[in-house]
Amino acid sequence: MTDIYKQIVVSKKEAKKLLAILIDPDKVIWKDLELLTAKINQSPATHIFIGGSQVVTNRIDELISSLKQKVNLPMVLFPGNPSQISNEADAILFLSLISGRNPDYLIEHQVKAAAVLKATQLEVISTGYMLIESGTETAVERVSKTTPLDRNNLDLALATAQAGEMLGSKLIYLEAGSGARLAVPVEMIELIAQNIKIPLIVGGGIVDLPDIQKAYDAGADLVVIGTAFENDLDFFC
Ligand code: 1GP
Repeated sequence: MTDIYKQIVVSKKEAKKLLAILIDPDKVIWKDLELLTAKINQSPATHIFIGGSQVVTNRIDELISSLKQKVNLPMVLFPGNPSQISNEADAILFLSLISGRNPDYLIEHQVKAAAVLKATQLEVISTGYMLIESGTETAVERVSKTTPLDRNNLDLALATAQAGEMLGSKLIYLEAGSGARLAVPVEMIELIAQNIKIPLIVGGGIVDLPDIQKAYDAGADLVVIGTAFENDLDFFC
């Protein structure tokens, strides 16, 4: 088992909850990087995720190396496509969008990324990525051209997560979408957490600290916060 993944598994075993701050490289205000890193260091974050559905900047390497100078947390790529691979990071969530039926996001991008990843030092963590309907169309839905899973169809969500686990995913990521109106339902988190063995990530539309706690209580092992921290660097204070 590789290091960052091993640490996530150990944390799950010890019931130590994890928190990732998601940084969208396009939204970083470079002149405020010092403040951003200071606020990250004051937060309870255990991981930094870096990525977005569509990133246009070509400064991802520079961003990660700048962050690493100030922040001593694992830097994990959370890419929308293979152009977001950076050898400056420590690991990559190697996502397959298993809730969707678009072959590009199930396997095509992964095939394109394989040789690139082999030439890096990145720890590759296979992740079953599930987009859950969240009230309005999100960037993931638009970009991936896939239909999210019905938020009320718990059986289908569970079967999808279990299929991902059986296919060899090391993590399941329940995603409502960045800036989602509705977060992933707690009943869905509970059902899936109780019926898979691998760690469970939950993100999208989580806007306050009680919501984070609700996701943890339901069984999320790692919660991802993007928009709320982006909009308010004092979110965790
Ligand atoms: C998106 O799950 C992440 O991929 C975070 O979503 O921006 O809504 O926090 P938010």
